[in-house]
Amino acid sequence: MSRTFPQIALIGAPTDVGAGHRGASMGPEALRVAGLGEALRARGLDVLDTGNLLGPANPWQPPTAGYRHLDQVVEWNRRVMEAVASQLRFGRLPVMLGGDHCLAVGSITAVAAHCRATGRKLRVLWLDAHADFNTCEVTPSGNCHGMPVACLCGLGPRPLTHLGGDAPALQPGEIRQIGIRSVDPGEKKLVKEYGLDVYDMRHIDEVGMKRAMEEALAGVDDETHIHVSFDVDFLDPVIAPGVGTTIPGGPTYREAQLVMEMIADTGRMGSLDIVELNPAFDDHNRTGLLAVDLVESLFGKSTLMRD
Ligand code: HAR
Ligand code: MN
Ligand code: MN
Ligand code: MN
Repeated sequence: MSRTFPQIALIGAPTDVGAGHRGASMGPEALRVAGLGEALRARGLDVLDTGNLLGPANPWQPPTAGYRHLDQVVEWNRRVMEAVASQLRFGRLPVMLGGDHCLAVGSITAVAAHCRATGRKLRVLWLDAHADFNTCEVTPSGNCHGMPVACLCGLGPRPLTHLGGDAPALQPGEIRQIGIRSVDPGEKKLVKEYGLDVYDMRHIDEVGMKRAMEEALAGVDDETHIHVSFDVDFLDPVIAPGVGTTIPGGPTYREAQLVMEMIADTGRMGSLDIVELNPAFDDHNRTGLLAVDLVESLFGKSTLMRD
């Protein structure tokens, strides 16, 4: 069963203002160099590369009041939100090329507003080694890329929790986190308090990736818009060294392929982030090439038995 996709809009967001290492700002170009657009076009998809957004430079300052570069993070997220919202209005499927993961506040705020306006249910699949649920009180680093899920659920600085207007973008029940294996102590308390649905590596070890994904996708129906937020550090660092915050013990190549294929099989993916790819840590763009390979699977590439 192959699905017909709307036109795909690539949106580059070349910044690392939310990260603790420089270099994720080179992510969009590394994904292009790895052949993202060509690979999707080779699948018969219509791909529009809208180029890169512009935004403030990285001032590379220490945190103030618990946040590093908050003003710059807010400004980048405003621009991402506007770009994603405008592509959704055109009926396109936005693919935000980060950039660090703080940018998911902007993309998901736009997606959530679109779902509300069109009466769709939203399911966010957060593929990550990290829960990204820190606040300024509990963050060990002040880096905003460790905070986007909290901000989207209403926990954080008002310019981010209310980026889209009068209410936070998400209810915790709309999110499923997959691949998690690094949660800070204060963050862990908040994740429990907010009742996030976390498919951590322990659970994946115990039940296997197939069942974990069936659980994470349970309840998805024809009215559901799936947003995939793919933090490349989700992958095991043995196969994906090109990220700033590697955490051992992540999904293997086969497990990651299965995740992507099972999402593709739902036919419901309506938007995507590809974030945290950091060419400064990579080996001849091998992590970029791997990300492209996995994204092809997200868009329905499969081996001969299922096409
Ligand atoms: N939890 C750590 C912190 O908040 C590290 C966060 C790293 N986050 C990402 N994105 N790389 O998931 O500082
Ligand atoms: Mn992340
Ligand atoms: Mn991460
Ligand atoms: Mn593939």
